[in-house]
Amino acid sequence: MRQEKLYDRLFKKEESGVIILFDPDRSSIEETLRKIDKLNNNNMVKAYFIGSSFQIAFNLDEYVKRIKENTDRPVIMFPSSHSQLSRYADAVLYMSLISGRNPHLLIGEQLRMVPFIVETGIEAISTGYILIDGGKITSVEFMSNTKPIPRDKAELVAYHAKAAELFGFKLIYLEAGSGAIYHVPFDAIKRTTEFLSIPVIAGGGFVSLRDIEKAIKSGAKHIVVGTAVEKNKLFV
Ligand code: 1GP
Repeated sequence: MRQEKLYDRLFKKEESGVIILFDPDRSSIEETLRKIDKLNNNNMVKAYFIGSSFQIAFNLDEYVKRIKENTDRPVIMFPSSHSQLSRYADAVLYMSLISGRNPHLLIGEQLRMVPFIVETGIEAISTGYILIDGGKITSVEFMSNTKPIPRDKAELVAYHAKAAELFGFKLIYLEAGSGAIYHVPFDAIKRTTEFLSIPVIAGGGFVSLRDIEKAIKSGAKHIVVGTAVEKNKLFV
């Protein structure tokens, strides 16, 4: 029997919750494992993303391997470049930054990821990645050299997401950028999820349980949280 895809399990069957993002450039393996030990006991935590806006300056494989050894939650790569992949992860978000007009992040990096994905057979979850203004210039905006969609243009967010769905993408990630002042607006989540039939996740700037719950009520499947966990303000 064919093994059930992580995509179906996490983004369709699983109840809504949070995905915790660890940035290996900002959280040492010891610190990450200490937090994972606590997060593993929290039913809201559904998976872990591993990713960074910068070049990772140490052994990424070892980082992912150690996390895998210490949790039964799925561990998914969230790469900003083809060099941020690890065979020890359960899957990779195969993302295209579709709100931007930078060909390098629409198809260039993805092309460079092909040999790794083919060789390892790792599950690649095709994801339309949409950047929305989070009230400041975040690393993803600066590093990607793309303009985010204005916060008050929910219809533009929904149309970008719909275009991704029409292209055959399986997941939408609405991103305000790590450390955003304002998270993705609830109405953008609502407009997008009402317009689409594929799952939508959102992240960037979520620092309270109340807002996470409201975003899920607005239609998001899961909310990605990084900074609030890194700063010990939520869940740890
Ligand atoms: C960034 O959406 C994630 O890609 C998480 O953002 O660090 O603001 O939680 P925060």
